Amino acid sequence: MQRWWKEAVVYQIYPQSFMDSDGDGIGDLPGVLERLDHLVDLGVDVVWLSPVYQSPNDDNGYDVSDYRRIMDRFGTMADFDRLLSAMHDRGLKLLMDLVVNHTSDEHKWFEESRSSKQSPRRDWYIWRPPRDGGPPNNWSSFFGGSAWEFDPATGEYYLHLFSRKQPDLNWEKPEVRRAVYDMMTFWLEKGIDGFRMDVITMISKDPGLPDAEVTSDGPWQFGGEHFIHGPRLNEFLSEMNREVLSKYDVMTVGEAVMATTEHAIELTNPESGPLNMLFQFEHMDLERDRSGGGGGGKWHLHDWHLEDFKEVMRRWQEDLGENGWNSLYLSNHDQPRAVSRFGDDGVHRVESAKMLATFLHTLQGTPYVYQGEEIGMTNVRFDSIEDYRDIETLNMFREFVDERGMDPAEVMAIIHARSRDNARTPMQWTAGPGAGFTTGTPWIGINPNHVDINVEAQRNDPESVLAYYRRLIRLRRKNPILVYGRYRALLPEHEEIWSYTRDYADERLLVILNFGDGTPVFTLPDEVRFDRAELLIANLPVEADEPPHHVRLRPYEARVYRLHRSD
Ligand code: TEU
Repeated sequence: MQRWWKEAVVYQIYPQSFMDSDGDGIGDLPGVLERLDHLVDLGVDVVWLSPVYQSPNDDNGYDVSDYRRIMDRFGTMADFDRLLSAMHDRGLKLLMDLVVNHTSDEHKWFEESRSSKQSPRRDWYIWRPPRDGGPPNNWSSFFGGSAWEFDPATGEYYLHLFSRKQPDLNWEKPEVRRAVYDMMTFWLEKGIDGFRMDVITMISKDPGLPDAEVTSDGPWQFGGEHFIHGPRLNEFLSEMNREVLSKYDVMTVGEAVMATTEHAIELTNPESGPLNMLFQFEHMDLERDRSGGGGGGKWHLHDWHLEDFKEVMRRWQEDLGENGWNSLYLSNHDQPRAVSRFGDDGVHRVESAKMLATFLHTLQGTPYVYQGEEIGMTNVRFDSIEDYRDIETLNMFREFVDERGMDPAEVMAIIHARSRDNARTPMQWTAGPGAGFTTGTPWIGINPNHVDINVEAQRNDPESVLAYYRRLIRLRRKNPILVYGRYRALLPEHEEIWSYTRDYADERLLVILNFGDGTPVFTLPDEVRFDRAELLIANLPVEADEPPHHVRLRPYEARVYRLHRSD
């Protein structure tokens, strides 16, 4: 089924780090407005704006204290309205971030809820009395420590899956759902074009709130089995769809930590799925310990393996096929930079960024480009923990150094590879001071490599990463096979080469990607027959008439062919 949101390319803006218009060192909405031409030039269709609502910024806006107000540091509602209409004038659509698993503890709903056990809003959040003088169960927070915070005013604990300033809403309560739907309607009536839904698969908790299975040392355990894809999730989202989304022609993408393809089919199938697509995490979790030693998790440094990556993506491509829809992403504001993680941010930075871009735009699904990815921005290596801003990173450093006694240098090495702040340093517009992002002091340090890696240097350079993204996005627009074509893996066992075909009606494409710095030979499997191969795009110079039967690939080489048959 053809849909505009399948054909779109989405660009994610993390407003705090995109463009500062007033010199306070913090990105803002007028700044986004100033830079819309960059997005038009790139050719994207949709912008996903990370949260811009009023917030005390414990978690950079993912802790909302007023859903109907713009964060002061980002501007005003008038700035927002201006931005939305300027985007629409340029043919860009806008996705807002919907953060409704939790609010800020400074939201008035929570202030009322915590004020007394008799408050009419008491059970808008999840309160429990102490158990044996401690938290009601053993769940850990995603940001470290217990998921429960004691509130002396009423002598009970409230649940917060993220920071203690992000109390979880109680979705069991119909009034909570109504309030969320009203708020969504408020934004949709302004004319926005959809929502990216933050941790939306965590809104339905197992009502008994049972203890999590003990799987790691320490008192607090990951309780996902009791709140991810909980018992009423589909019911809540179907209600949201009926009450709100179905009344508008909008797109939705649900963030779905630990989702399986079965979950995704349930939530995104074209007949009854309440959402259009999910952000799945399997390919963000490839750096796990393959020795079976249980050393998995975000803060353990392991290499990823191409066979695992291929297998995950093959499953998502094949299983969703006709039964749902994929979102495609290699980075966002929570992840290290794609080129540093899956490519090479040293000598092969340009080729590997282009190779990864080729991959992103030639799978079935809707691609999401994260700000800075289109110029090949890299991870950052700040020397001191003082230079980091992310609550998750800061909590982790404290826990690892102070409580577990780890060597700070070792912890810094982990942070360099894994911290969310890798993605949050300011957008690199120019080589000048403040990287063209700000005339003031930026809220977080700017990557010193902005003198080489920046938009200005790449804008008119046909060999740049930016120019290549532009070409890929145009190629996708002209070729529906890139959007809709069926994925078929070739050479599934190959340890360096990732290759696949895409089929749509009687057309076929062949994609060949070298995921490493070696020079392996690509040999086309016999079953792939063609009479003429037309090169559509490549990240390195290729003899146009060289048929792709046996090709010695160069480091991080990428090629896309259209295969023609005369019969
Ligand atoms: O992140 C969801 C989430 O589960 C995070 O734990 C994510 O996996 C983590 O950041 C990786 O280290 C969303 C938002 O994208 C994130 O920025 C917020 O902090 C979080 O929800 C809470 O709203």
